[in-house]
Amino acid sequence: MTDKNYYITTPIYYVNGDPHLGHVYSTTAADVCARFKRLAGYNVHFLTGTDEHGQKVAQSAEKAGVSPLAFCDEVSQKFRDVLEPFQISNDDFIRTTEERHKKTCQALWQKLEASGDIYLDKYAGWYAVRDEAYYGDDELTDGPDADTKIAPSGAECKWVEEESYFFHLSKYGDKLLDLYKNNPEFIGPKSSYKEISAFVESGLNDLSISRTTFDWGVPVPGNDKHVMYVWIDALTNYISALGHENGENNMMDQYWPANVHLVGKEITRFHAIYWPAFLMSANLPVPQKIYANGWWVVEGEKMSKSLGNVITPETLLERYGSDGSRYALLREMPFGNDGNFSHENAVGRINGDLANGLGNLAQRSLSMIAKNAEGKVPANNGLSDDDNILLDLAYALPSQTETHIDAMHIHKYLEAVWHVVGEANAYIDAQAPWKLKKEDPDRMKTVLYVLAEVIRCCAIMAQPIIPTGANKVLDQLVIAGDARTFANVNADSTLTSGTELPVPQGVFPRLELDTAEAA
Ligand code: ME8
Repeated sequence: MTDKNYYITTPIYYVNGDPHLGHVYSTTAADVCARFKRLAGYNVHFLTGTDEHGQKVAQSAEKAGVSPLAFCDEVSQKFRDVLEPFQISNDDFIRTTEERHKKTCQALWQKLEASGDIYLDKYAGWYAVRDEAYYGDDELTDGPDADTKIAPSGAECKWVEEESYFFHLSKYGDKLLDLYKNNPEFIGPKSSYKEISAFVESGLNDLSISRTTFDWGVPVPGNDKHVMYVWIDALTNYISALGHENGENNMMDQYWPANVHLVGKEITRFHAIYWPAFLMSANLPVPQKIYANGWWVVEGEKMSKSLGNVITPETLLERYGSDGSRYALLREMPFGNDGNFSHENAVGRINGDLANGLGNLAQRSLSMIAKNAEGKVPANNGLSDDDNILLDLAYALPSQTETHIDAMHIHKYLEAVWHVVGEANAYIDAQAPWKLKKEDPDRMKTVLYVLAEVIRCCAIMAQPIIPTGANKVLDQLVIAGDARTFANVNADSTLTSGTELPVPQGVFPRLELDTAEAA
């Protein structure tokens, strides 16, 4: 077993609504990183799950006329059901209503208390149930009536006054600023880094961390009139899943601190301010990176039930399948930026890069091998400079793309692999093996060999992005299961000439926009 460990998490999703494209996006992005690191030889722990406590979920359950737990069971299952069809390779799925999680929350609370960072007082201020967040006066604008204010996120805030435990957050301002300064990669992308640094520089108030007006939460140890504020509860999931002080298998030594908490940009504040402050108070290491993905709007509009433009996981699967959805979501916008999802763009990407790009490269090359090289991996009769240039590009991919993944520039990883696909398609046109068939059959075989080799490398590298299609391509090249890791993307692990190949089959069908629109 290698000692290289990698722990990546998604946000745990609220169960007040059903899963949609936005959730699939964050989870897929994390999945690509997890799969990448596994193929790069790491022990990977990839966590996702559901966030089930708090006022928002309690209200949704009440509306639905069922008990909070029954409500959570049902919706949490829907989030779980989305994983397999999108080929999500999570190692664990945590629910905040599980015992293991409650135990860790209470243990963490006691540590904060022991550090002298928790005190009892009265909270009086604005609260947005939709965001489950407290806002300062200076952040709010007037609402439709005197009782309502509007948060920067657009959520309605109401005045709340109740007894509450507080966390001494104000004590951690300088420590957090030091953390950001000494670790410029701690928060990404840059825009989030700047936003969070500016917020902390402007001064932090202590944070209300318990509620008394409802009971759907983890009881505060020693005072069960209070339940924990849903964010202290939710953030703790990242260590309860590692068995931190809850009697389960303790994986903290192996996987903590996390390499990346992948989050949406609207929840960076909770992850980059509250979470490290709690951890510092508990004398635990802070995560290595908080990376915020941008927001999708759909055909120019924010997704919302009232507009009826919510793209469901089912729609994505019906139209694009798992590979197509994964590719379109991750290739369309630079990771970290906001973007506009349109079916036209998705179809364009899938056709351009999967059907015409990798699909066509594999189909053209394998068909020529079937027709002109007896359906066997051709012999390499000596490499030209052009051959070596292309092969070297392919062999450079593992180290080149790992840098992108470590920086969470997921789109650059996709671009790098598809750059080689593009170069290989250009190489076929330049080498014109169909002409060589008569003029120089030995050279034709070498060209086909080089193509098969480059396809092998590109398909190995593409597995984290499009696991189904990439593995079908590797099947057609008869690559053994254990020879599909990044350690095999080099000249030492090339194809064996003479290996008999199956009859080639198209892997990435072309989509018609009309069919997609009509679905
Ligand atoms: O915030 N575009 O849960 P949540 C991109 N429970 N990403 C999107 C998106 C969109 N339009 N919509 C949702 C919570 N997301 C808390 C998290 S973590 C300890 C607790 C993704 O159900 C994005 O990752 O509101 C966002 O942060 C997350 O879903 C919000 O999910």
